[in-house]
Amino acid sequence: MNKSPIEQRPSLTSMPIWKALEVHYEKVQPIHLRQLFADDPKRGEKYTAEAAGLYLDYSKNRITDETIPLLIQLAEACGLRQRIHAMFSGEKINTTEQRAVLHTALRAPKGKKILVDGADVVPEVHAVLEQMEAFAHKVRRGEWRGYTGKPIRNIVNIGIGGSDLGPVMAYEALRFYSQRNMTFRFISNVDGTDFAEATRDLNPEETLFIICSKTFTTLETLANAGYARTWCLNALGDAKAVRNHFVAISTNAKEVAKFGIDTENMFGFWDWVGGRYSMDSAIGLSTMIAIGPKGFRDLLKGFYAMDEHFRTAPFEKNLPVLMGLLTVWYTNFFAADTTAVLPYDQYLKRFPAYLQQLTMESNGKHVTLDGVNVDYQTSPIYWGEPGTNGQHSFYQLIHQGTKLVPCDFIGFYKTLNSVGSQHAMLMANFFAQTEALAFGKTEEEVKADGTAAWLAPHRVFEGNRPTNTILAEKLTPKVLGSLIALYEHSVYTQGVIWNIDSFDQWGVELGKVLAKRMIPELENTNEPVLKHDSSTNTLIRKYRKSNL
Ligand code: G6Q
Repeated sequence: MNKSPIEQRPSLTSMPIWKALEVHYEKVQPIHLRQLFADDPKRGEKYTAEAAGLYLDYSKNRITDETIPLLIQLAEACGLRQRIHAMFSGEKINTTEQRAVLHTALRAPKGKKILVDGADVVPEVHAVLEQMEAFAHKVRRGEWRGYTGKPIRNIVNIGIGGSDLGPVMAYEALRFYSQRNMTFRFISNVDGTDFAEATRDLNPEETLFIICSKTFTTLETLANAGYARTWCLNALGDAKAVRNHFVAISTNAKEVAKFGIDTENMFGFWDWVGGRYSMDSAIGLSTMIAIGPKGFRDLLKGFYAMDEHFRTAPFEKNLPVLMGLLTVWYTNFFAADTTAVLPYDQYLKRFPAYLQQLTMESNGKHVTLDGVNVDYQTSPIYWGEPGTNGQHSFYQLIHQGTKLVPCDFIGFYKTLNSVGSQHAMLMANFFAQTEALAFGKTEEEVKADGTAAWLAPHRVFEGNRPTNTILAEKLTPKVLGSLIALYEHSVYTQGVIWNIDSFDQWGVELGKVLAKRMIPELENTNEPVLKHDSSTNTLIRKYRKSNL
């Protein structure tokens, strides 16, 4: 039997430090945050860390002075230091796919040396960046023309999963900095509605499609790209128009050429960039066109600043390590099933959706690197919506429900859009929520307000709900880069503790294979022999009855 290239490690739950944490949990669990803050007036200054433009206050977590040191011992016992080094130096840490994991090389400055199979990849990264920059300038300046000679005004990104969620999140997040005389749209779903609605008001003569697909074999993307070509050529009437209206981002030049896109209009990346870690590769071309090459470089600088912090800072001051370890603390000791991400900035409205893929596709695994079933929980479910909207919907459960939901609150001191005094209102809500979650309101306090005894229990807030607060000066491309890298590395930290491969995604395969096989069963005019279970067979027949 082939041995996994990662050294075998003792099982997580049998480690003495794990046992020590279990004992420690029993001590911490009954303590209220009110008590912890009363005991240490400096807690709110002490449990903080700062790096790459981000300030993390983790004081409103259910931890004592012993907790972080114990979690750091756990990280050391799991080899986190060595594993960080292994990732940054291009070792094939994605063991099930036998690949290096080098999204950090995408933001490495010129002159850094990062070897994959003996070859330095940094010069190639910068060559692609320069190719992207030249192209983005041409489009932004109106020099890249459509087939009929009109400048391009509409950019339509076609991709799915990692080839969509990053670009759409970044466009929304950085819209303030975007070229306002251009329109940006994103099509991902194979549901034709996505295509129809995204293009209904666009003029094909002024529209450029960016087909983003690492493999260039993804069903949804190829279906949408194929339809985009039809849509374009129906209007322009000449196959030669593809050259002006389509570019591709891919690692697969052969398939790109087969689709009919000249590989001169292709921007490459590499198999050591995972889909969900690719928004700062050529997959970010739409972002670069939107915010300009300088803005994109700033984004990369933010990523790089956080990379360097993660790589070099001591664990007790290391933001991604602290956040990763706190997630382990709640997931494995407090049995919390979910984490809410609550950005108090409308521009970050797609950030929770982006993080859902980053976190859950990375760490939603049930076997270790050695292929053994885990006997502990792995990734929590991530979810969230921007504040203050969420306050008027699901916060009820976070405050008074029966589940423990650790939350990340993300906010900015300065707003990009000063509208009356609304930023103060927004941030007052932000701070008030973390305070209310931590300290709650006791029955005595409720009664002291004059609430009738029978109503008082309904108005009690238990508190002791943990939160992280992440603050930055204002939302800039650089800060966005730092924020994304913070979560990328927090995810890796968690994956190292759980001893899983955070960079594969075998769990998405089965559904894809079954769907591909089923398409003819829905489309063939003669009913094929259906060999599924009785439920699936009946559902297919009902569909066929309606459509054929
Ligand atoms: C991400 C996943 C997945 C991938 C999509 C699109 O880590 O691998 O979400 O990004 O399936 O794949 P292509 O870019 O190859 O079309």
